[in-house]
Amino acid sequence: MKRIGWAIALAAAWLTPAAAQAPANPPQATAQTTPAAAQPNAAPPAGFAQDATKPDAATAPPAQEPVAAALPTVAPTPGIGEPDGRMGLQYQVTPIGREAAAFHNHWLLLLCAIICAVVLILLIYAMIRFRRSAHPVPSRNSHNTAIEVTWTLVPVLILVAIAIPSIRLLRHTYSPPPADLTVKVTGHQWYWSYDLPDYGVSFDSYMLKEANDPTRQKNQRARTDADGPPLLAVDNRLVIPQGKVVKFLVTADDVIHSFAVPAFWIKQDANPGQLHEAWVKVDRPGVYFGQCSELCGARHGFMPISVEVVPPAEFATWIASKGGHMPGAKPAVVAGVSPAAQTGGGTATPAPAVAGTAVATTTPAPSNPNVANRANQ
Ligand SMILES: [Cu+2]
Repeated sequence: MKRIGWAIALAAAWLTPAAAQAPANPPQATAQTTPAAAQPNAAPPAGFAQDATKPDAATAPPAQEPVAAALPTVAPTPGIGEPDGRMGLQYQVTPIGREAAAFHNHWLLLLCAIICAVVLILLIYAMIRFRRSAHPVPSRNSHNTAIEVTWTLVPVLILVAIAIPSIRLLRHTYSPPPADLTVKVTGHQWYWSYDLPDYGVSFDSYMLKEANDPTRQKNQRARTDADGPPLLAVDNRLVIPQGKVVKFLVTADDVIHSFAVPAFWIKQDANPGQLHEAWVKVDRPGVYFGQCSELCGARHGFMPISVEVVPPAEFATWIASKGGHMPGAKPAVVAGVSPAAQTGGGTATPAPAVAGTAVATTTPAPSNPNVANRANQ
């Protein structure tokens, strides 16, 4: 029986990798023999399969949309809101971020340094003072009340010293002020979509590829320096107003993602079927980048987040350029703004997006032009 068991196990081990490789090899071979762009109607949909070397589907509509037609693309400030090679935390632009960074830099690091120094000094002292040549007869002590009380009390005091500011930070994080604006953030394989239900705005945000990237479709805009660093720039930034409390409702529609923007001190898991909450209040205008921080599939590394913080007046302009409306504004205003948004962008807005905008103005539920595209996956 043992031999039969071994035979079955060996057969399974031999069959499994072969079965896994069989469907993967043929598409790779075809991708190498033909140019990347000349792959129409390959199944599964190109660029959305678990193969990062495939080009995106030619029908991906969001990449054609202009970046906030009525707003010029603001270039990020080097070293702020993006990694720049320095060690340590990014410059924080939210109250929670500043409190947390101060807690980390001025308290936790200090405590770590003091503990390391004390332990090191004790070790060196014991090694020198009680070495065999200087201390030939070892001590026979087995109890010392003073030392035992000390080495119990000191760690407790250290933990209390960490717990008090830590719990205070948690309390501040999870008792946000009333929100001025709510943004629903949805993670998908592999892009983000944003909904501002109070403003009738809903859009997808894809990573911008490099100009020389062979997987970039001709209808996809290439990244420029004004958009941001490679792998972080997106075609449609999320824009939020400066100095306002913005509540993010974070979820996902396929697998677990994580909405993380280091300069905001946000790292919130996006779970399918669940809504998690995070909030920011950013006083400094600028562009801030983040990434999905949960391993979510082949293109996990290619779904960046880009948030632009603008003065409230510019935020209203951006809302209008997206076909939305400020709360309380008449829907008729939107109809007058939409054509202007189309002409201002330089490229024609695809028909589904216009239809989606029209629906969004009459019914609160935002319609997403990319839904049909997702259904193909
Ligand atoms: Cu993800």
